Amino acid sequence: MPTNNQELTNWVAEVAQMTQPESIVWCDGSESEYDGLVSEMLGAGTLKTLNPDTHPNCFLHLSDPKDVARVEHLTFICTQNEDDAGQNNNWKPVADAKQKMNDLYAGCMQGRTMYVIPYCMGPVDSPFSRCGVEITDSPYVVINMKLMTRMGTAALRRIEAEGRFVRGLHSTGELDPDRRFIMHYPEELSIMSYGSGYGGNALLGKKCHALRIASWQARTEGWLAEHMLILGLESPEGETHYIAAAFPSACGKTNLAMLIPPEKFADWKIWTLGDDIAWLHTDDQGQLRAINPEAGYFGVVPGTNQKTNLNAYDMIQQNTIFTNVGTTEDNQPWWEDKKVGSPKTDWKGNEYKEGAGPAAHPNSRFTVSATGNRAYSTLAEAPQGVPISAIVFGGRRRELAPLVYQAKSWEHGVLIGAGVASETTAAATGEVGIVRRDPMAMKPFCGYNFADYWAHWLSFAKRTDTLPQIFHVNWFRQNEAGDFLWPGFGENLRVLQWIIQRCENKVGAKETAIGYLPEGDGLDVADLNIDPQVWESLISIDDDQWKVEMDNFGEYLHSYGDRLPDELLEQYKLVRSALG
Ligand code: OXD
Ligand code: MN
Repeated sequence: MPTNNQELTNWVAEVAQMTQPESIVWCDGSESEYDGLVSEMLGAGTLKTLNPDTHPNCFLHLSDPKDVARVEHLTFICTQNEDDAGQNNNWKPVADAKQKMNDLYAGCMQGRTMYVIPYCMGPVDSPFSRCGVEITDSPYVVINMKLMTRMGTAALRRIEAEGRFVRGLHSTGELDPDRRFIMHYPEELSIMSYGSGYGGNALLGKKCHALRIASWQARTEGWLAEHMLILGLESPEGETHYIAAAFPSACGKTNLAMLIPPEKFADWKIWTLGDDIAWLHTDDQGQLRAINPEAGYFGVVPGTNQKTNLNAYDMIQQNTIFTNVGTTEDNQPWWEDKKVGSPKTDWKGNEYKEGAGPAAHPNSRFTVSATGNRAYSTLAEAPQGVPISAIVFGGRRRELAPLVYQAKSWEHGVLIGAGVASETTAAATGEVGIVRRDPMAMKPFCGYNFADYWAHWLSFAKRTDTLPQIFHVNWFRQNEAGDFLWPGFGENLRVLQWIIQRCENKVGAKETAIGYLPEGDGLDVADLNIDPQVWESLISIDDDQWKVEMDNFGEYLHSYGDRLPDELLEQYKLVRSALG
């Protein structure tokens, strides 16, 4: 597919010269291209057909067992000045990083096809969208990018018209964890990834472009690129409010974005705009608006069942790529907590043996186009995005953080976002269940120094006086026996309702040192039969525990030194002193 963009033509030629592929394919994003690649992969054995009667057009890919998650320790932000990357990122000097990558890339595509994938993050006709081109030697990447982004001819035409694009070079290399790096060069809007075929490391439009590079670009251009779902909450009267919510990886963003209201609220509706990433801009009225730069879902499979997420469960019955799940006797995909069927093979392709580990890898994934979701909002394609009424932060905390609380101001909300901490999950390699600081759920994804990022967030208060309200939620409180105190899933709608009522000043709240909490029957749980003491503990704070938390948080903030914005520190001091 010829292009009149000289920069792209030259870059493709340079990469081909370096990597020496057997052939070069320009991807047009058509269905026939997708089908052709699927056939090739089936022939090569890198993809398997799942039961076509129960799961039409569904395929299974099994990764190399040492390549099943993001690799934060091998992910770098390479800037001229180390401080610009910040202590929140691994850093390498630009020249060293490029040298290392070029050495790895030399001749790495010999005998392979090199695919050139033009893609657009966001609706192709939106002024807020940004384009990129990924060069890869992985057909698995191409078919996933087809489902996850607007890719192919339309994106190329936009690149030609705009004359700019993010460059992403990817090779699976030998899948050797010792020869694996994910490098970002935000100053020149480019990415180099080698040695992994896993989603977050290899589908460069997603975390690498739409978060790490875009967060940098957003700061320079005056917007925000965030690790947030976007949903619409429609009342029985037909009024819809949009909420953007940031939670760390594998903490239920997809489930919340696709929530089905419980019976008592059957006349309410949740519309999905996005399940992982939001790009937020203020419009000329000062209203914050969001687009979802993605066009599909790369969701965690285990735990998805008819009760936890019926919309997702039904959506992944067809037209889905499964990665690292098990299969049943009759070749249906199977995963832990599916609640139907039983496994015959596991995610390594071996016969499943009880007690010898899960059938599906805990970070096994489904890739599916967003159009397969029956709750997909038509406004997800709107070039101007949707107006955001509330921003929600959250983490996975078995204690401490109440079910929900509201910030007292935008600046206080930024402090709350900066204070997010969460237990680690299987979405990244490393130990699971350790509480770590994950400001705005962006620890693995902010492409620059967090201190500058908080300053950028704070600057929105000066851009407009109609900013959304900010909240914090925690669905994951547990008792000593490890039982969850809050039922979660569909019942989270009650919390979303409270949030919107607070935005509209329709319900009171009690003021505490950390923010406004629900009071009385302001949050409707009467029919849930929650023990009154448990309920009280979910909507109150323990000052002593919070003092410890805030002291730890204070140390963390101070570790950013002089770059830490004074305003954040002032907010911190207000909360800390209110705790006594
Ligand atoms: C994801 C992640 O895949 O956050 O969305 O790891
Ligand atoms: Mn994510």
